[in-house]
Amino acid sequence: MLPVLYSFRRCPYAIRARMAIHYAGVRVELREILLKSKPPAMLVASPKGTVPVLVLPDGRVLDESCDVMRWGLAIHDPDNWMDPAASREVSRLIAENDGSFKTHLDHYKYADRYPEQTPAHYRAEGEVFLETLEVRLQQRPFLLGYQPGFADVAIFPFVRQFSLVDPAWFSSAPYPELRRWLNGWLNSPLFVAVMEKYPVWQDGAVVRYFGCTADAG
Ligand SMILES: N[C@@H](CCC(=O)N[C@@H](CS)C(=O)NCC(=O)O)C(=O)O
Repeated sequence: MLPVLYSFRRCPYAIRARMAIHYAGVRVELREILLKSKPPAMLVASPKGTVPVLVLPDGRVLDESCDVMRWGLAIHDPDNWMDPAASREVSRLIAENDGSFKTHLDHYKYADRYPEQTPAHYRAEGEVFLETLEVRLQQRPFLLGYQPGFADVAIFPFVRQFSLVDPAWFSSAPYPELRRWLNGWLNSPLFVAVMEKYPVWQDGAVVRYFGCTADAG
């Protein structure tokens, strides 16, 4: 029996989880869901109702995307994405990403639902984090150094979402290194692989596998 991953293709949290699983070469059963119609089996495993959710054969459930990433990398981490020396900084960056930046991103993306301020206001709030990333990437090719790592993979799906709200603006915004970094990830075989489209899962449907080589117990 394989681990089961409930996922939603465009969700940035699910993207980071799928990237780590794919990179680790672990095979799982992928169940693509619709956020507006979550399968009861997923809600039984994780009543909070967010994706990704990973259900392991021994019954353990991981329903936080960074936990799913860590689970995959603990099995196989060929390029040392989990650098223990950087773990404090990685946690801090991801906390900022998943906290204030994600809030500003949602306000910017769904500005019509938050009419108190203009989209430009919400965008400017999000840019504080983009500026932090730009400064880092002016000094090194990836967020923590010369090699890609956990923070890059965890954060880039959110910057992708930010860039897609107004691509014309993003393409001329003062973040050239951020664009270089983002484009590198968007064009990576890993990202392309995890964005493959899966039909929405229904109970009893044909099993769809995701990931590559090794099975994980
Ligand atoms: N902290 C969670 C957040 C996951 C999350 O919020 N995912 C969104 C989709 S991008 C979700 O499932 N939202 C529930 C909904 O829209 O009903 C994680 O890191 O896995």
